[in-house]
Amino acid sequence: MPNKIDYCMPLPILYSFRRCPYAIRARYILTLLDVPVQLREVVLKDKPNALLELGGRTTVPQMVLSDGGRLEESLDIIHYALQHTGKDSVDELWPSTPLKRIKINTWVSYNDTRFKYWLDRYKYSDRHDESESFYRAKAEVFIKRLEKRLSHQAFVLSTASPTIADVCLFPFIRQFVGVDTKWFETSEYANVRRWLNWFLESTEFKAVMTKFEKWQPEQDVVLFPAQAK
Ligand SMILES: N[C@@H](CCC(=O)N[C@@H](CS)C(=O)NCC(=O)O)C(=O)O
Repeated sequence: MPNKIDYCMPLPILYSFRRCPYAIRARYILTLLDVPVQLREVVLKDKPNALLELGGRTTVPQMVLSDGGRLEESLDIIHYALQHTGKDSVDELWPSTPLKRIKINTWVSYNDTRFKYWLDRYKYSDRHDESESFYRAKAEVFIKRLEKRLSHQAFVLSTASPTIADVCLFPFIRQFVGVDTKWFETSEYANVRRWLNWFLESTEFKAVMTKFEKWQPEQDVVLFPAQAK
């Protein structure tokens, strides 16, 4: 079935930053569901005027729709992709059962608030009052919860395939691992390692991490995911 995109309309514009975990989760879903956008790679310290002139929020990822509508949150972009794909994996990624949806939102919200708070301190402990190991222990509360969950099923809410909870979490867990990879490799978190590697080794992740030049207004349109390898 073709994607539910009207090809007469200009494609939505996605302002994105390659390493941003929120942008990674959005690009991962766009890739998985093959929903096309015009990608504009942003350098956070030098945001393009086209983004600044929109006014209001200038965080990335941010999507500007052909009717001028804006999606300013990674989760809104994910839901846009779920609604505009022709792929049939939507029900696996975002199951219709209300309880599952509540659970997905709870995991994502814990990740984006409490875990992210401690992760930022762990990443930049030199800018804060406590030691790296102090902040790591705080962040590990979430990692332990995830490990427990993944010790009896392959994904956060399912044994068979990821939901958007997994996709939303993994870019942040990747950052956690990146602070001290050696420590993580020998840590007790074998199931988190297995789960994270599943994403990192996926073809979608490789496409998501394709390097694009900083966007300039005069450059040719970059079609994503089509131009991602
Ligand atoms: N809640 C937002 C967070 C987005 C966010 O904080 N993005 C960071 C980059 S990882 C950003 O744009 N920082 C630059 C800024 O705040 O101006 C989402 O889910 O999209």
